[in-house]
Amino acid sequence: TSARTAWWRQDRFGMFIHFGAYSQLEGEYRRADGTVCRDAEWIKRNCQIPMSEYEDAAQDFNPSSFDAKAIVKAAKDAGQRYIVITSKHHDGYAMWPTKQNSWNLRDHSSFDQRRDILAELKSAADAAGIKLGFYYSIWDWHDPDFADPATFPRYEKRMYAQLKELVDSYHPALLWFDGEWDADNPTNRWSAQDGERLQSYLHGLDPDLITNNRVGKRRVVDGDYGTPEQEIPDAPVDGQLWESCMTLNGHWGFAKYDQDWKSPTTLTRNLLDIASRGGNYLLNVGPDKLGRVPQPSVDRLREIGSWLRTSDQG
Ligand code: FUL
Repeated sequence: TSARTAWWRQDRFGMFIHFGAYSQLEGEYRRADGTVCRDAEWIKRNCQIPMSEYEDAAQDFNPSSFDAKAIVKAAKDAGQRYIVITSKHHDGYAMWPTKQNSWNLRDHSSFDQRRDILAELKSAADAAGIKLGFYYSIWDWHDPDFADPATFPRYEKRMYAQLKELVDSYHPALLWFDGEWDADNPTNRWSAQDGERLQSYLHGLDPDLITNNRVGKRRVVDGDYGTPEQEIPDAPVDGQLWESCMTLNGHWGFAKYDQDWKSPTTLTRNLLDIASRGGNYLLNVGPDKLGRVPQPSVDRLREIGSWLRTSDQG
């Protein structure tokens, strides 16, 4: 355990935010024949939406009600001490005004071009003493250079440039990588060496930056911590730090049809289970297409927080 991870080990409980162009679809895609296909942040791929249609939906994306202060307050009320938001999910859509392409919230949306939700979140988080991190998917469905091994180096160059933009513009405390696998390519071009190279590049930019193990091949030596998903492991692997990420209902991204919310009791018990086993808990919210955190999520976060405050006094 290094000094770099000291704050993270102490903070224990964070908020995950899945928000992107997919949020515009609210989890439902109506095909030309009238049938409806449901998913969330995977909807482009799992419902086989043609790219042009997906791009059209993104063009309408206008999260005008995104309220960074309200989100930070919801996290604080829950007892969460850090926030990790999707800066780019598998669909490749950047949630900040990247200069590497126009597939981003400023250049391809109906959103107020003067606004920058990552900057808003950063200043709200700083004001509240909350750490901010970014999820970033290596796997990219949109960039034409990703899929072909011959052009992958060009993609990788843009990816490095995007990560530098994120670090330089927003000074994140943590980068939460994902998509180091590629379902279309079983040979999987992202190697352990690619991960090591990326990690040392990032530490050159900011030696304090924490990364998860999906920066590499999820080995114990990759990144700073392991990332069990929707599960609570019995014991740490080889003393590795770990963080369980979990949803509040059954989806990461907003899905209007999913009202299957976990009970506050379950959520609080998960927090206790994870903390007692030495892990961190990253609990997800999926804002709707306007950027609002669903009320059932806000309510549950508040209940977890009020339970924590009561037990503190006791
Ligand atoms: C997975 C992704 O494929 C999901 O969409 C989600 O982001 C989860 C936290 O990680 O690997």
